Amino acid sequence: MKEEGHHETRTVTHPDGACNEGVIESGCHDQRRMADRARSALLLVDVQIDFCPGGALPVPHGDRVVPVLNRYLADAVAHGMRIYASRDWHPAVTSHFKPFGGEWPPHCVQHTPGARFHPDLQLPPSTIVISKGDEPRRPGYSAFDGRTMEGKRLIDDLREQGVERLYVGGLATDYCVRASVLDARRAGLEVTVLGDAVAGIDLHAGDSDRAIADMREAGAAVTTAAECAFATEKASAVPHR
Ligand code: VGL
Repeated sequence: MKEEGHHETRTVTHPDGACNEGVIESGCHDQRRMADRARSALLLVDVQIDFCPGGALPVPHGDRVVPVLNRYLADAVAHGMRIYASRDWHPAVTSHFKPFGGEWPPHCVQHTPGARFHPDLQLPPSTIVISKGDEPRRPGYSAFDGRTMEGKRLIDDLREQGVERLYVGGLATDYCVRASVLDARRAGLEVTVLGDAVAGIDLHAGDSDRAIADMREAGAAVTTAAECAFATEKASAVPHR
C-alpha cells in the first residue's frame, strides 16, 4: 500500500489537551482546540531502508526514529490528522550520485529494496506518499520538491486541505528534514520538528545541531513527545539531543 497515495478525507473527532502546562516553545497552546487537528498534518521525511543502518547511505542510528515515529503515527491517526511520508526516489543515473559528479553514494534508487520505507514503520493505508529526487539534475532534498502519486505538489495538497501546521520527523536532520522544514516555513506554514524523531548524518561534526539551529531561526518549534503532543501523554521524558 505504501507505494500508492490515497486521498482520504478524515474527520476530526478527538480534541484533547495532551500538552503540558508551561512549556516554552512547544506550540502546544495552539493545539488544544479541535479545529487545530484538522489544520495539522504529520510529515515523515525519508524513513527509507537506505538511510538506516545496513543501507547505502546510513544515518547513524537512523532506525531509532522508527518506534518513536510509530507512536506519533498512532496518535496522528487517532486525531484524524493527515499523514504524509516523503521518499527519495532517484533514477539510477543522477548528478546527485558520486559516479555522476555528485556528493553521495547511490541510494534510494527507484523500485529497489533500499528505496522502500523501513519495514517496521507503521504507515496507515491513508498515508500520502511524496516522491522526490526523481529528476536527474535535482537532488530533491526537500519534500516540497516532491509530488503525490497523482503528481500533485505537496504544497498544493496541503493548501487544498487547509493544513497550516506541519509536525516533521524523519531522516536526515541535516539534509532532507532541514530542507523540508525551511521550505515549509517559506511557504508560511507553522512547523514543529519532532526532536526525538529525527536523526542526522553529521558528515561534519555539528551539522545536525546547526540544522536544528537553522530551523529554529526560521521559526520552527522543536519539541519532543514528552513536552508536547498531539502525541500521547504516556511518552517518556526524552530531552532533546
Ligand atoms: C538525504 C543526503 C542525501 C536525506 C538524501 O534524506 O536527508 N541526505 N540524500
